[in-house]
Amino acid sequence: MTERFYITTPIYYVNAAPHIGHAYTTIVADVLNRFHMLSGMNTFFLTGTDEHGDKIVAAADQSGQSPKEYVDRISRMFRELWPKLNISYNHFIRTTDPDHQETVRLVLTRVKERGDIYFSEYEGLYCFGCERFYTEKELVDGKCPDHQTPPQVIKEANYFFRMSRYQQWLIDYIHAHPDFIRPERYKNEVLSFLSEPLEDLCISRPKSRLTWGITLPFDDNFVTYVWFDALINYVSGLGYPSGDRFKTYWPWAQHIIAKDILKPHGIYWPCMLKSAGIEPYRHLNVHGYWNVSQGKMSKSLGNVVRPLDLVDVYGLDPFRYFLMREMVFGLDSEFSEEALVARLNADLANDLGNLVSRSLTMIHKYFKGNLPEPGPVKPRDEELKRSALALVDIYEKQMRDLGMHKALMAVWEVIGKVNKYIDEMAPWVLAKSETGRLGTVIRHIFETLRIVAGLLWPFIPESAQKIQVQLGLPCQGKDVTLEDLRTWGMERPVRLIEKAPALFPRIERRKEKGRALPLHPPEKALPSKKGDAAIPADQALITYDDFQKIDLRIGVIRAAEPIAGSKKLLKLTVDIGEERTVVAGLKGHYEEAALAGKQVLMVANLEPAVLMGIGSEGMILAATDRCGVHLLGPDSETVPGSRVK
Ligand code: ME8
Repeated sequence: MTERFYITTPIYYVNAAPHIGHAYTTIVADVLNRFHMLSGMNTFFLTGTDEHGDKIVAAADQSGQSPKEYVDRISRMFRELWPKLNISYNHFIRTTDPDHQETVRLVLTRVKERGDIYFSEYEGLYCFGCERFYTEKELVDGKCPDHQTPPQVIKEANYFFRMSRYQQWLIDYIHAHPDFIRPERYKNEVLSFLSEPLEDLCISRPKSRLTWGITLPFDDNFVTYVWFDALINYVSGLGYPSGDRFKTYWPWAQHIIAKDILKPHGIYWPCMLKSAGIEPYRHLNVHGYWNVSQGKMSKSLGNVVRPLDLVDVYGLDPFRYFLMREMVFGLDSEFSEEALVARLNADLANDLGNLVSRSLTMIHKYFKGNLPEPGPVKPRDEELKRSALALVDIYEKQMRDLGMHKALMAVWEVIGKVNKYIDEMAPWVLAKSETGRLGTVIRHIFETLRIVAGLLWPFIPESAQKIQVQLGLPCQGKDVTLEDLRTWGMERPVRLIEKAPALFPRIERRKEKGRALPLHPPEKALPSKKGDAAIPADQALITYDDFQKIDLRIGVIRAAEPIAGSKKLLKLTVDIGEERTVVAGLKGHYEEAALAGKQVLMVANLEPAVLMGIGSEGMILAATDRCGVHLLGPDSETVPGSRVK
């Protein structure tokens, strides 16, 4: 029977817009899913959103929407982002889906029947940001280590899951399955939690305090604790208990998470599964954190990096490649645009891009786009062939062990070898005298490129497929298998080999340090007891006082210049009584020359930001419709700097 592979991401809270942390986890899942497709497995990929609990109610309140309207809006942002990052999930689950809610009630009923749920009065230290009780020992300086806020003392009667009953079973299970939680450091962390007595888990919230949740099947006065509800998505998303998908893909589950949610996944979830009589998942795969400027990315600090900002400036595949190449799975990584640009220029534009373009050019020049017949083979050709074939095994092993960055390093080693082979073989010299040898050399380059493109497809699907098309290959993307790549000479082109433009144009950066990205200003913090920040709704009303805070001025554009390396941005000099530099996304919408002299409406008191290394000291206003971007300005000549009220 075809081997099965089921991969999941966490279901993300809808209290904030997606950032590169969410993108990373979801791209890892996508890369692994695509790799397992290449391995010929029957795969299923689940992602989704976590929509119940205090945090979400607080965010909805702040945005002036009902919880339902609010979660619909933010969940859509996640669902619509993933295709733009070429994430091909099979199902998007929401914890507000009726069938998920039914499954949660079913699991609760089973756990209760098992005698694992009891009712009890409890007083404890509660962090609203984490939506859980803390023990004194877990606090750092009396504060929640994640939210840096002191927890509140809460005393209430609630239902509890008898998790303590499964402590020994879980310890034994982890010892018997040493890679159940990986990498090893996280297994050790879980075992260290388990070396202390495991407390039972409070799994309800009284409706007097929270109604936005799934009502307990055995008591209408309570809703289910958000984590007990959320974790069940991994089986409800497959149609547990009787769905065909559940029968096909469970227990082949590979959960991907970051270290922040290790405890619920490494402890609560296996105990819940055991109690409900469901087999444990296969592996919990835990990665580290993307940090920005040495610190945690945080909505309240305003240093959040948004995936689409990066994709707009650098392109999708460079973004996906960078995330996978830069982070060692399991360890933290520092995000910097400089590092992204360096990888894009060195690895993609120089090494891979040049290899593809010089190879295709030679096939065109010497054989009019046809793949030549090989002539005599020499040891140097055999050596390249051996490296290319060995690469498939190395890559496969690394991918199975979550060594995505090492798999990419191995591919690049071979890319380096082909480039060196071309330099040594000098096809331009062979073309003059030894056409037989030239055929052999071109065939070896072609085959190695075919293997490289096949292996890169999980990481950079669009570009890999472009290479496969340019090589004239009949099979592309998911239709190629690792076995095909292990077979030298497996596929011949079915079309003429194309001569194509550069796959990855180089990005030239200014010397001074700077960001090409919009900095996202701090999102308004919620009252601290409610934890994380929210997204203001498009529709939320503002007061007149709020409006008055905006210093709107009439300005005149004095100069407009392109910005090296940016497809969208222009540098403007705007006179508002004083000269300001403003970076605006007008490229392609207006000719630079046509902008000079235009009167515009400008927000003069916007926090400065650095875009493409240029300080921007304001924002000019424009309307966008189907026809493009339209700058706004006064209907007759107005003195620069005049206030707009
Ligand atoms: O915890 N670096 O949702 P969440 C890397 N709803 N990954 C990051 C990251 C960073 N800086 N920040 C976030 C929840 N992530 C729950 C999950 S699952 C049953 C319920 C990623 O929106 C990473 O995958 O806070 C992390 O585990 C997850 O987002 C947390 O997402």
